[in-house]
Amino acid sequence: MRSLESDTVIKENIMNRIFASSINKDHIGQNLTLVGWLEDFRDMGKIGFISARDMTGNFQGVLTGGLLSAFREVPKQSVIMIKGTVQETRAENFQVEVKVEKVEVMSRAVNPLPIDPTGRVKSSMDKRLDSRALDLRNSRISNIFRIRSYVLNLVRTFLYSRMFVEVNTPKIIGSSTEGGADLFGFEYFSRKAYLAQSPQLYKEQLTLGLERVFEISPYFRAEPSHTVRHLSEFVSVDLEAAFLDYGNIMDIVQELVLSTINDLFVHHNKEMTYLENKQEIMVGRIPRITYQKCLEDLRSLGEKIEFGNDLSDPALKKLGQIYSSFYFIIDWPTKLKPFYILEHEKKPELSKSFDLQYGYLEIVSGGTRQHNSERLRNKLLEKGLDPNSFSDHLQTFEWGMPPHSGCGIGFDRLMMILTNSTNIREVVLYPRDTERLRP
Ligand code: AMO
Repeated sequence: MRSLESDTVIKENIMNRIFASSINKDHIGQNLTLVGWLEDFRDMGKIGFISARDMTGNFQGVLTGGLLSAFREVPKQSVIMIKGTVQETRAENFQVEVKVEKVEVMSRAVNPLPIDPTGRVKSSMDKRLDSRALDLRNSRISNIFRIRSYVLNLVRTFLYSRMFVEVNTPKIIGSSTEGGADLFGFEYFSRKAYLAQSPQLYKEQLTLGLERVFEISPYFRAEPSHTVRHLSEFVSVDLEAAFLDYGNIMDIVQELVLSTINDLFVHHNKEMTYLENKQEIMVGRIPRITYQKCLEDLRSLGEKIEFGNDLSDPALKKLGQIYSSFYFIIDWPTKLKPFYILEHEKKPELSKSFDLQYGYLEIVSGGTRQHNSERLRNKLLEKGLDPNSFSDHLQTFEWGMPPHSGCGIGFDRLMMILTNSTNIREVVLYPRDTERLRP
């Protein structure tokens, strides 16, 4: 039997390959080269049909004679290159097919594979994540990550257009940024160090010199949560801007979210049908509901929450019945928010804060910040935190700290909404949670 593994064809043709989505009836009669992963092989005896996929889609090749018998033992998902003449086809899914004159197996796949990347045989999420690189050969899955990459680009472009500067702050830090206990600690040259929970303190300090900054980065939280919306490592888009208040930041978030959705409708409309006709896209404004109003709404639904208590998961699920799409919850009780959030002057029990929700899911959290060093020091004490651990941060407030506001957008959660995914692990390539550390 002839071997399908020689490198002569590669040398000749690989640079001239044509993509699956580019071949059409105009190419009939031309001799072309295609590469891809073998998905299907239909053996009809004297003639065989192969379907293979490259990053743009599938193509069909027709094999006869010696090539056909040599091809019979090639495992699915092997990398193949075919060279041949483009001809008319009777297949419904293809405009044309290639009458194969040369085939080469560039890389052989094992048989059986751990999962079926075509998705015909269903696998559990855990099995798929164990073989994530292979999972991406399913176009439904790889599309999620294409959209994710596309949205990252949109977010950057949007923020540049609003005069924000992209920054990179340290992820190895000497003390807590959020004040919480959910820090991953480790030994750092005989000292204790931590993985950053957020860029909160740095982004605030940077408004001194740059006015408007943003950062897109992974952050780390040692929360032992077992939910479909928490990971130990997640990506956040953080903004911070001098001379803006939390209302202005909500305007920016609203425009960012709505313009992203509208852009996706134009450029990825096949994938976006589930979001179509949502009210916020029609009216172009995301409602802003006070925490107080949420308590009243919940009371009318039979859920009694005392002022000052957080909105529990069941309560947020109930609110999600009233506000099924995006909505802001604003003016949270001061005691529920971190030390850096500013309170209302006339009603200090309420803070200048907001969360952006989608149904029950919190996507963004932000607010106007304290910018007076004395008040910030007192807030730290009130929250039971030691101002000495924040001395580097506090001293910057003596150097002309402007009034400022900002927010953190949970990018993975935003991607859950934009791709209609119910589990955050669907939109993160290699998720990290309490159980998963590999691959
Ligand atoms: P917060 O802690 O609310 O605020 O985080 C901001 C947003 O990040 C997302 N998020 C997470 N996503 C996945 N897994 C997690 N474990 C996780 N934790 C948070 C959420 C959340 O709304 N410094 C402030 C932001 C600010 O005020 O600028 C902060 O970190 O979508």
